[in-house]
Amino acid sequence: MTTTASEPTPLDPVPGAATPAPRRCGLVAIVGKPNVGKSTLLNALVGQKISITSRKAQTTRHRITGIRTRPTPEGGGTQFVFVDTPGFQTRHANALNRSLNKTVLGAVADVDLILFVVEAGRFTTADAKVLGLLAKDIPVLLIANKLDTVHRRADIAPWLAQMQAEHGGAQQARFAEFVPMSAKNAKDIERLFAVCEKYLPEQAWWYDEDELTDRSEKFLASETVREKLFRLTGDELPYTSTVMIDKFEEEPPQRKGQKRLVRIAATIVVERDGHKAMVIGDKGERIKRIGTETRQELEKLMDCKVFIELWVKVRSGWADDEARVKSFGYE
Ligand SMILES: Nc1nc2c(ncn2[C@@H]2O[C@H](COP(=O)(O)OP(=O)(O)OP(=O)(O)O)[C@@H](O)[C@H]2O)c(=O)[nH]1
Ligand SMILES: [Mg+2]
Repeated sequence: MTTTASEPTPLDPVPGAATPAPRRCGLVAIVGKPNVGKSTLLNALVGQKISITSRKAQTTRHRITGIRTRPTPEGGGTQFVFVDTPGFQTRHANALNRSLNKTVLGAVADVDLILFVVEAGRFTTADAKVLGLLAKDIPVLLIANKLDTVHRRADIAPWLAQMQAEHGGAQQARFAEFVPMSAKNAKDIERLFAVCEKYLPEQAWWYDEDELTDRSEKFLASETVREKLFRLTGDELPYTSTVMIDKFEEEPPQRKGQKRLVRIAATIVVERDGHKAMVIGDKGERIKRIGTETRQELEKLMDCKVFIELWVKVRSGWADDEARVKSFGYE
């Protein structure tokens, strides 16, 4: 009697062939009313400043993608593709705000997960309005940000319990999870990765491991000028100003070991002559500072030498004018 080895069935493990480590990848949108810390959160998650931030509302005006890939030693891991969005405007309805809101709605449509950001301890009618816009079939996490600014931590537990009762109940579950945190705390960011990971599908990564954004250097340059403008001027100006890049030219390094040179010319567009004077400042001192701070930041971000020229132009009523808003690069 002879015995023969049976053919391996498809379910038998093939000796020596390691199964590839699983990879996950997906889109995570960051949404909320203005100024709750969405862009600060995006930058912390990406580990690099991609999106401009300021203490003023309406800082972000575009959909901005920030990528973070976290590989495992086995070759698997997760690629998070975060999408920062403008703060959703529930009050004024000029052409610019309509365009910003359109950008938000476009960005939340086809994502795997939504991080809905509010300030810890507060859930206002503006927050409720934004929440009402989100599709019901996409999981939403409540990110209760700026926890570090809550002086009486004991107050947060009852607030969270109330949020859970109102928005997390078995029948009315609006939030899949509740995450009290601070975008400025590294441990909280680490914890958030673990929370988000399971919502992303198993699939191949879309970007190279070291890619950080799908935005161009030219775009980052115009955003950086706008951030310095926001940060170095009074409260009225930001809403009515924008930045256009007129020139963005690269020169390769002259010698080995030198960095490439990027020449930038940008125009700050404002609504009134008075605003123009504000941007320029006493003896041109403010616009000079905007230029210097922009140059320093871009040199770090793009690893190059930067030469920047700034101009100021008055275009009254641009933010109310649909065609102008479009021509300045808004959706
Ligand atoms: N203390 C504290 N401040 C924070 C935190 N997150 C953001 N901020 C601050 O809140 C302000 C607004 O932050 P942004 O990230 O620009 O807010 P945003 O939601 O992107 O704002 P818009 O783009 O205008 O909608 C900035 O001054 C941030 O430094 C946080 O966790 N703790
Ligand atoms: Mg922002």
